[in-house]
Amino acid sequence: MAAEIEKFILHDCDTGSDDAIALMMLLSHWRKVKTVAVTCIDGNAHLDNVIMNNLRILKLYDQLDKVPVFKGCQGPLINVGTATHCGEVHGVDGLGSVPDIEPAASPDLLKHLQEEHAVNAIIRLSKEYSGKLTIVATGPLTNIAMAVKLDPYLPKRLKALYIMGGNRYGKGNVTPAAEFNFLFDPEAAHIVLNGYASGCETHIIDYELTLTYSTPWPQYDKWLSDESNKKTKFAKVRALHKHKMILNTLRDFCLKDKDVEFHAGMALCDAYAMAIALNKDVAVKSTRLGADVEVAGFHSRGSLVVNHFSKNFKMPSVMFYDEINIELYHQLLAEAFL
Ligand SMILES: [Ca+2]
Repeated sequence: MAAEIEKFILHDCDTGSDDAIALMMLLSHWRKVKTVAVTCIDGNAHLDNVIMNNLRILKLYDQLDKVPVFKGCQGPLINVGTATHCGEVHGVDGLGSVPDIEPAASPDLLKHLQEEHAVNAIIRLSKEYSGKLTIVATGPLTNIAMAVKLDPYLPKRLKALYIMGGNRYGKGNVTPAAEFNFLFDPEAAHIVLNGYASGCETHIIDYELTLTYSTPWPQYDKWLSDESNKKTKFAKVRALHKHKMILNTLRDFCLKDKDVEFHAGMALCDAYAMAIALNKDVAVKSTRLGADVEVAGFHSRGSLVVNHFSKNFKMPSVMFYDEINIELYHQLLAEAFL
């Protein structure tokens, strides 16, 4: 008898190596979690690459006919020059230019792209899965912002919104003050926090949390070299192979510069957000705080402004995470291989 579906998740992503791992983690939960849709957004890579990357991953997991993929917005709402792709991190194509397992099939993959725009699909699916749909957003928030502008009642139909982005303590990874996703489209991030937080549970998995729980390099290398799954079915070996190539690409980038804090270990930022959305037990301690995004500022555009102490400021109320169960997180990562 088929297991009962417990969660319905829409993944909005700018895939992106760590988005890829997050999507793999989601797909590996197919018995209990329905991947309602994958909506693509410009960000880590050009939108056209993001679409292809998501289709490649779905093909790898034999989910092309089960999970619809939608094309979203190209570029941020306003680009003042800070919205640039990050090929130096994720490779020009977003997946470290990892060759496709079956490259000849790639052009045919686009046949699986839906005609409906991602923003319209988000609104439609929020009605079809009213009260049940969770959105996990692991890229710039342009699609999610456009959706609430078109339909302000959308958040009230959602079960929850999980966002990987922003910096709770002001540590930026693109500028000194701003994290990539929020800097890429600060206006969208501002619209989302103000448009969703009062309508549905809104969670932020901030950049610093992922740094705190990065996987130390010796542990990461041991994990990468683990061949224990290789004797399983061929499809699993394919997934393992692809997974490892992506992870190795990220490792190579991080180890180019060992001196900065975030290179102390591997922080697959988007995977933490997906893990918490999939399994609440990953979160050990959380804190509700007011937060908003700076859209102006000479040094601080795109930074997350968090109200740590005072109750006198009215800001969107967001759930942050202080501690996670790192063993359970690693277990979910490992299961994404299977
Ligand atoms: Ca991402």
